[in-house]
Amino acid sequence: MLREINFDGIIGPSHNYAGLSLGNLASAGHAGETSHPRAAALQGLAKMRHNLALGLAQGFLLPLPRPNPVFLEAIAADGSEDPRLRAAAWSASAMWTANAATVSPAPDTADGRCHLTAANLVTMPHRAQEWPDTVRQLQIAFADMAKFTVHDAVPPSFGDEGAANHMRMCAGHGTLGLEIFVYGKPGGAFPARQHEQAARVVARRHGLDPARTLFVEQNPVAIAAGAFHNDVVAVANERVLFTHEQAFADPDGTYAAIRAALPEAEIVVVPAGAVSLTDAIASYLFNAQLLTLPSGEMALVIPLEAWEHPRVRKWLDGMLASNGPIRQVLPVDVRQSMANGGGPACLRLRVVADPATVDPRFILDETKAARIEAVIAAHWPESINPRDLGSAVLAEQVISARTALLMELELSELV
Ligand code: SUG
Repeated sequence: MLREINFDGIIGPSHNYAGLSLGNLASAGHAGETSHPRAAALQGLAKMRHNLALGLAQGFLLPLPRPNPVFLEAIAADGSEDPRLRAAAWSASAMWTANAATVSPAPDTADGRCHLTAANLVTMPHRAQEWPDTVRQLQIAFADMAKFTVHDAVPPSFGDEGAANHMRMCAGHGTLGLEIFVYGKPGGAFPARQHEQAARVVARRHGLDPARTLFVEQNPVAIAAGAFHNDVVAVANERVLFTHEQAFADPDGTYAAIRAALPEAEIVVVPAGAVSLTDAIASYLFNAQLLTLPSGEMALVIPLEAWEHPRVRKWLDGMLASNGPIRQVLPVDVRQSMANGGGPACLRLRVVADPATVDPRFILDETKAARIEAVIAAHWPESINPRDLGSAVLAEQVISARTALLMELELSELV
């Protein structure tokens, strides 16, 4: 049976705050601080367990090789030349698997396979190195070629940031969907990371029906306020779109196009008068997992920062008291990731598939969660200051920590 499976990125042992992402206010705001990779990875694992306990299908993707020898060789550097290049080679940014790929489930595609296109992430040098290793991993996890097609990234001139700028609406996960690609136009103070042409390439490759595909411009005001990905201001699940009033350049036109394609759509708009763009971006209210629980009810998994934000909380309390489609709000602690601009939604890639068709090594259960936890507790560094990046001792610890996890999960082909 087709189900939504959330593949969370296990937070890697080199997690650090180097301030690499222009336009990502949290990353800039925490630049130079000491990070806590072990606590970060345990927070991410606790979020996965939380979703597992709700009765949902949960998978994971593994940290990529860091410091990345392929990247350092490609730029003919050992890292000592420039602290930003060194930090790029050490970045644990692959944890944010919403940027790993764009996924079109089988019901939406011309050949009836689930298509995944790895995101090229070209706008940020520390992220542009991810995709070849991501593809390697996706090809193992989704090796069943009768069910899946994994594509390389689109050519680098077209910026693609993957599922973070892609929403899918449908009556039920296993039915024909409406795929909505959200792109930004360049010219503002911050980079528009998702280009329209990249979105169109992905839609063509995946064999999507043009009548069930929308290309929507992100509001430049939202990008300028720090919404470097659309999933910082909107999230969709099945028939529900939960969005900030200022997410899209043409909100009314966008809502009308969605309703025309999917008459049962329910659009929950948070007005700027209740939650400003600034509050939405500071709290990451929309970087939430909007989930359909086994009961059929929808729940919103939000970061603690949103729950603790007075104006956001007021709006959430009002929403829960009303008769809206989102019936539960479930706060989780992912503060270590949040300080780099990665909330609950950034940490997961949604794939609609039959879990039995996925390589079982990438699927989580409670026993495996305990084994992963033990490896993290034993091997992940307790803390890293960006000044420590480049240390040979730390490099050795980071490499051996990842290797220990791959061995525990019988994924030695990824070493
Ligand atoms: O690409 N942060 C990530 C956060 C990605 C969030 N993902 C989604 N919104 N889906 C980024 O900006 C920070 C790295 C640093 O500063 O060291 C970083 O890459």
